[in-house]
Amino acid sequence: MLDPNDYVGVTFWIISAAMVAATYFFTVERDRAEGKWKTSLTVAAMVTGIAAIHYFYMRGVWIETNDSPLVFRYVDWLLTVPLQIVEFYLILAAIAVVRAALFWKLMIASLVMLIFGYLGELGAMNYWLAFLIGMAGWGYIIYEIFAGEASQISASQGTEASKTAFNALRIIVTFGWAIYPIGYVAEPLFGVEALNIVYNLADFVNKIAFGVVIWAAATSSSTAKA
Ligand SMILES: *C/C=C(C)/C=C/C=C(C)/C=C/C1=C(C)CCCC1(C)C
Repeated sequence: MLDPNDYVGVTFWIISAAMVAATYFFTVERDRAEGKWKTSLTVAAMVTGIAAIHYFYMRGVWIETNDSPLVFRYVDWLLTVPLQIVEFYLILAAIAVVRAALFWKLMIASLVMLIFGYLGELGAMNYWLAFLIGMAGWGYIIYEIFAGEASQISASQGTEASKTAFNALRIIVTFGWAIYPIGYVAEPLFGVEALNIVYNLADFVNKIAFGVVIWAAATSSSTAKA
């Protein structure tokens, strides 16, 4: 049962519903996008669909134990973060020939980020050491999309729509993803409620808003026949 005073539980509930609605939206809207963009919308729908399933379970764990649904949370991230990296790659690959090495660099950095975050939260290693290693993985991704190969490809070969999407993705990865480490730091200071509220908000921004950005680029490029 959902207690009206359990505001963390309520956010789990709201986000579950939003993830389902977003999945439906991206799936249906896929018809309006042109060829190369269709896959991007499919991936966006996969991300919110996978998250929806995990949110149903996470809500249950939270309501029954009042503790962080740690395993469901990280399994969800382990599936959806790589899909978001795929999304980056698709946007670049739609406009240019991109080396597979770039994809693997982004993928490995994101795995480092998540694996160490998990070990820290699990208590399997020092909380702050795990945090620093996770931050280094994220820092590397930021470097790559602002100064590395990915940014050079977008700047030199991108179309108007793909540049818009790429810039928006940069903002998501820099500011949207920054919400997660804030949650991690909030836990020892303010407790598991703070951690879960912040992570839930972060997922809303990074999975749903992220998909909307792709949807906007996909449908604008179809209309303009770009
Ligand atoms: C849909 C889920 C997403 C986009 C999850 C993203 C998760 C992060 C960006 C996590 C970042 C973390 C660090 C940068 C440091 C270590 C702690 C983490 C794992 C919370």
